[in-house]
Amino acid sequence: MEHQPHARASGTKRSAPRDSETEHRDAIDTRNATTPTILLVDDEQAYRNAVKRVLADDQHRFLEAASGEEALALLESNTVSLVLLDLVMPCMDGFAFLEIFRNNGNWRPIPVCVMTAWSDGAKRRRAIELGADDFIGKPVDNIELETRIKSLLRMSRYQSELRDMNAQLEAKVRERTQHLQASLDELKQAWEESTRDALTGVFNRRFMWEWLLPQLKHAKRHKVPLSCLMIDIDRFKDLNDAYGHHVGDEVLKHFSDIIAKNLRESDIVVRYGGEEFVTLLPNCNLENGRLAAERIRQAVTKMQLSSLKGTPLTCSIGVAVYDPAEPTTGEELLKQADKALYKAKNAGRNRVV
Ligand code: GH3
Ligand code: MG
Ligand code: MG
Repeated sequence: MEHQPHARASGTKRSAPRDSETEHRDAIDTRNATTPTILLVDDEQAYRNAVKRVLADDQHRFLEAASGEEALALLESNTVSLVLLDLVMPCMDGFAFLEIFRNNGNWRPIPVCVMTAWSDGAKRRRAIELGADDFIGKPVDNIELETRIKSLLRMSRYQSELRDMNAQLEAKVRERTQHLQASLDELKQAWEESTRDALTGVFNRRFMWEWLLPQLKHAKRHKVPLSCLMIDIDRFKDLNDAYGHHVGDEVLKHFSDIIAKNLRESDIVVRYGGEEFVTLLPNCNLENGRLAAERIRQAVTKMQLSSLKGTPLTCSIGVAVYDPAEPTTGEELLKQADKALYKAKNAGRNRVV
């Protein structure tokens, strides 16, 4: 054959021992990072040299391995664009190499071209089944070798360009998603803050009205009651005067916690004014509303706060109910609760009316 770089001298394979020249080694690399690296896996040094001679230009960089094991070791520590693989080798042959090689996800995109005798039809088929992409007949034809390698390297380059583009796209999507998530979190927090009282963390009046109107519609449609408790700390002004505003603030926080702990998840607590709280209890009639109010009143009397130095704390609670049989407005409901609270205060405080 005209372009044969090397015709094998005999049909039998040479095997180890190999001298130092046959040990795998990196070609001295004076080329840039984009130069494709071809991994030559063949136990015959003469074949590897022949291939290198055919492809001798500054377009390629070579790594050489005399067995499957050596090839795997080189793949671990190098970026390889193409593997040229002999099938019959001592120790780990080409088939065993392919099985391991194709099971590693990182190496999956690397094309493998098998070099085998033209007569080895069964071997070629098995190699392709194990993940080889192409084959070149031995003895090697120069033009064929050159053209196959060029086309496989082009395929390898396109694949790696695609991977890079994909990675860039993924990074962009990740970045956008993070931005969106951050904006969403900010929005959520801003909305949270706009619905809450800064000192106690319970809901504010604005939220109460947004929440109450649809609740009343629901109560009317489903014919269920809704209780409203107006809760006011007794003689809070005296407490502020005696211990200072900061102790008053501390009391307000503890006070709102106690209210919340004595209600259901579906109930809401609202800071309605300075030391005045409203709680709204869906699906709760007057009797149960009074029971809840009494529970809160008693819990407040048991509240322990070292800064109050044993000064008792009490509250008065007015209860009103939205009766779906006689629907009223939200304003009316709150007015009734306020009236009941006024009565509780007048009746001596620390009580539920
Ligand atoms: P009553 O039993 O009749 O409710 O008497 P009171 O002293 O609790 O009621 P009054 O309305 O006379 O006083 C309420 C006090 O609550 C006056 C105000 O300074 C105080 N206050 C309102 N908001 C805050 C607050 O955010 N922190 C503190 N520490 N005090 C507050
Ligand atoms: Mg008060
Ligand atoms: Mg008050």
